[in-house]
Amino acid sequence: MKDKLNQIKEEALRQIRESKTLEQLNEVRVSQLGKKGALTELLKGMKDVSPEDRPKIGQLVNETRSEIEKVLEDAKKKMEAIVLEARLSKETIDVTLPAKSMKVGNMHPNTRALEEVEKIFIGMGYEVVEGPEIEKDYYNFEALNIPADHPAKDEQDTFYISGDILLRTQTSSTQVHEMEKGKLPIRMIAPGRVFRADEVDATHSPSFHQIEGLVIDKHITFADLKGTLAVFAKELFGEDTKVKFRPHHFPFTEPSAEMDVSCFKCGGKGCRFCKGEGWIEILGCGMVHPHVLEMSNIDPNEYTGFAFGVGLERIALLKYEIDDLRLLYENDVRFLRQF
Ligand code: 2NM
Repeated sequence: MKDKLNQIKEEALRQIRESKTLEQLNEVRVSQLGKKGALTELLKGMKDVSPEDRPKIGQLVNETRSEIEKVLEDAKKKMEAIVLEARLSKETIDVTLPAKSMKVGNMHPNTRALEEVEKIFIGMGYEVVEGPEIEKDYYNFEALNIPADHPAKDEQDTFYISGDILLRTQTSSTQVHEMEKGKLPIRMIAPGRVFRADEVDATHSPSFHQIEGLVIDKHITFADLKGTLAVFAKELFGEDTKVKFRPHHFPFTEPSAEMDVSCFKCGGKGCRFCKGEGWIEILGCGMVHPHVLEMSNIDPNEYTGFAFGVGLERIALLKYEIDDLRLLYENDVRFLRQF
């Protein structure tokens, strides 16, 4: 029995020495100490040992078991240390390697233009107000003094959802909502997406963006309109920019005008950019029609106001010298990265 025990021990120690991995060490533990292991098998033979020898043999078996266990445990610890060391040296970081370049996004020209315009008007004390893109006929047309037979109301020009529900063709509808609230004075701009049933070309799109402005207070005159828009033009296109107003017609303003800015490329001499004109058309404006004020419950004898509307894409194309509106909507990163 003693010899057998020694044999088992020697065999176990040999197998431990020869183990090269943690898995192999575990196999040794199972085959030597496990339920079907050599030592357990030996214990089954205890029934042949005389009763007086049993305690001594039992003790010997236990001693052998704990000896093997101790050697196994030591070998396991050494092995784990080696594995850890190998992993650490494999995972060292070479801090001299170049970093992976990060893909950073870019501001869309429309967004840049919008933020520039917003900044200018916020600086003059205006509020930025957004409104719904889906509107009632009343807010888009009727409340703005646009008659039923006006060409803009034709299905050729406006997207109708149902009888009197449509996609707004201007953000003036947002100004009407604001006027209806009855809180005066008003000093606001309404930026946002608008829709018109246009064919796509270099200067047209069925969906584009507008920024409309509205000021209503006591004693507002055309001089306020001119002064405000002259400041706007200078801040947007440069200190030397001049403005020129040409009479025009809008149903919602009286009088109405279109404003040109002196060409910021040639300073007004005439160049390819302004098509030799020296001037570039930039926005529509006017004094809010008394009937428009009345319809929104504002007394035109007490209050007057001016309004204007400017196309966001038009500003973006001019400022960033883009020659085709469609480039703004194609989301080609090679184009967008330039801004
Ligand atoms: C323009 C030109 C002139 C305008 C008018 C109004 C309102 F709501 F007060 F009637 N909002 N915006 C207006 C005036 C818009 O766009 C070319």
